[in-house]
Amino acid sequence: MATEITLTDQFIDLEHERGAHNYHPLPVVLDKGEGVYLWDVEGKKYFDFLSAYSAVNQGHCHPKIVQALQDQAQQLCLTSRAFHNSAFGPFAAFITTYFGFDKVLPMNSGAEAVETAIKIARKWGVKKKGIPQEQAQIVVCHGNFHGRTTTIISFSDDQVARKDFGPYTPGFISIPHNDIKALESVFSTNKNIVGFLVEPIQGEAGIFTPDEDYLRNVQQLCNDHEVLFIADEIQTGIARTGSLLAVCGNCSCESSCLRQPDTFAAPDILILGKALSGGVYPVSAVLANHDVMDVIQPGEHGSTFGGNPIAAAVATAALNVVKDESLAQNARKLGQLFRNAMNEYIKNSDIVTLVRGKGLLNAIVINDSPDSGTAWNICMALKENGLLAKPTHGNIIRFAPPLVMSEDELFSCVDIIIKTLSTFEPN
Ligand code: IF1
Repeated sequence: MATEITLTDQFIDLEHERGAHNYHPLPVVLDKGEGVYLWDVEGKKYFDFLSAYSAVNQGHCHPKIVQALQDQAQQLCLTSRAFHNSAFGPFAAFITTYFGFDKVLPMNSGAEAVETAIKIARKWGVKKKGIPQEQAQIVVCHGNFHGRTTTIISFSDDQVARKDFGPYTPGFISIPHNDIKALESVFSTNKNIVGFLVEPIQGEAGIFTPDEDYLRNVQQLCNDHEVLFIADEIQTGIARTGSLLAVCGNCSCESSCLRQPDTFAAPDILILGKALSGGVYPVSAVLANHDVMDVIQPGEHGSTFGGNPIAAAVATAALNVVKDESLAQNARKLGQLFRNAMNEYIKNSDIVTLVRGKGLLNAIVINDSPDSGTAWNICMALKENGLLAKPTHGNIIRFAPPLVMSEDELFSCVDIIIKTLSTFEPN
């Protein structure tokens, strides 16, 4: 008897045959999204617990963001920056006010924005700090993830991400994350350091939140040593961790207190991407003040699509949604409820050892060897039970739902997660 070939199989086969094999997705083919929900091609409905790696903080197909896209697309899509367009200026004014910086340099992907920050820091080192040509060093952290370009993988310590892609870009020094002593020591022994590039919470490494005072100490130390503090908030920013930015520390307002010295660890360069567009369109941005941004002159950097009218309209709408719907506060409240519920479960669990994270960027650690397939198998079972999440290195499952989730929906998700985990308990 011939086995039935499902629609799902057909799409997966096509992708496998004709698409490069640079991913290993869960075997689900998604076809529609709305708010916290996704539907596959068979019509099965799921809770999204990944949010496209925190790009969809505002929920899938947010009507206000989609409307902004449609309106702008009917008027003007792309001019390049060879000419001015009527959308970029107002967007630049809006986003710089929103985040409390003088200037913005718009790009498209996260990796491009990180590359941009690296170039700005190097040139700032030459022009403002008097560092000799080609001697600038940037300090980064072990376990970092900042993207996939050849320069960025040059300072990754993930062998899968970097092996066989050399030669590598020099000029980076790697130290442990959340280690202020290591930072101090590298600053005092090397005179050519221009920047410290850091994820406020390490994502790919497995959601590692540093000590409460780490980022403020980083800011202080960078200040003392005339080094640029470069925060990669591509994943942690835009309300994900329960504040507008992870560098806001314990403040959960959606913007008004930015740069109040008692809470904010002010970066010299802020890198944003992902949820800057609510996942509707690729938009990234680098923000800095005059003294830093003004080192970049015409012809020295750019992008055909960077700052295009659609990106400007979409990002403005996406940032307005964050404020209008108090997403930072919701992320903070739901994150606490989620970790409380998981901690209750973990008390009597053998399969989960801990839950960690901040706001709605969380992870659970599975009690099995890092190279066992248990986290993957749990994600497969979660999928069967109507919830989509993805395992990451070392038997860790990342939990990051859209921030527009309600409390009732969160508890439904907790029920699914606990019910699923229970079937993996030994005995
Ligand atoms: C993939 C992780 C998330 C990022 C930070 C820059 C970028 C990212 C802090 C680059 C991108 C993604 C990309 C995604 C996997 C992923 C990821 F698992 F690797 F760590 F989100 F959790 N800085 N993160 O997290 O941004 O160029 O992709 O727009 O498939 O590589 P991008």
